[in-house]
Amino acid sequence: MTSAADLLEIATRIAREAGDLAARRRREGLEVATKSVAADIVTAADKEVEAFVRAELERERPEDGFYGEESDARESRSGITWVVDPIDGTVNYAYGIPAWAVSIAAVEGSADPATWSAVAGVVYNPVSGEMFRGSRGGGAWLGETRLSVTADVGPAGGLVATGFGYDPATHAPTLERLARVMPVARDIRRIGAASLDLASVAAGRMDAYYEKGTNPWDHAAGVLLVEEAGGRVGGAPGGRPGKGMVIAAGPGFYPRLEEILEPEL
Ligand code: LIP
Repeated sequence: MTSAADLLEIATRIAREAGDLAARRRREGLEVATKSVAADIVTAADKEVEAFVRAELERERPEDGFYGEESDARESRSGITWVVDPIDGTVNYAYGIPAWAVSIAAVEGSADPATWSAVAGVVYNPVSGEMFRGSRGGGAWLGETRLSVTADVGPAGGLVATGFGYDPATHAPTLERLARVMPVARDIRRIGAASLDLASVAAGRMDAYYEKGTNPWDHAAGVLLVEEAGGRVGGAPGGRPGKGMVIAAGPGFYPRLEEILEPEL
């Protein structure tokens, strides 16, 4: 049995190499294609970087499963599955906005996000050079600094990150939800990469994050970072974070956000 620390080391090395490969490809030029709807894009680099991560993991951990954004899932024979977004924040990547990340998590249990439990995770922004790392029971870290969420928010409300799905059909309910959150928000940030939003909550740079419609690879590593930084993460009240909803915040602010978002969960 490999320790969470060992899995974290593997994730860190591969995320760094993958992120640096993506950054190099960005400098060389972009090849963009459309995915589910017009605004949902994939670059040739997304696919190449995922193939790189997959091959590296297969070499290091041939028995483990794989669940990534750009390729087919592979069943685990070891009990560990790697959940990978090669480039989270693809639109930022395509536009040259320096807020995109490689997100890699090792999860235990089945490959079903409703039941798995993350044991190690990294979110790496190659442009800033920031590598957020966390392991179950080992804390969340940025370099030598141990991360902590903000415990609570003052009368001005929380600095709240969120995201908007690509599908135009989701825009009206997204804006209605945002209107409900505004009274408890000192301001809103829409950075464009769920993994970095969650890492920011873990680092206390943001008081909270919520979003409906994200995929497991967008949030698997970031959720672990927030939990290990002392925060709360959930989906529907009492439920796990998932495509239906991800809410992440410090323990003081979390119940207020959950209550506001609850009616439609
Ligand atoms: C993105 C998320 C973001 C969300 C976008 C998209 P991608 O992931 O990180 O939070 O609002 O709709 O899902 O597509 O860049 O990997």
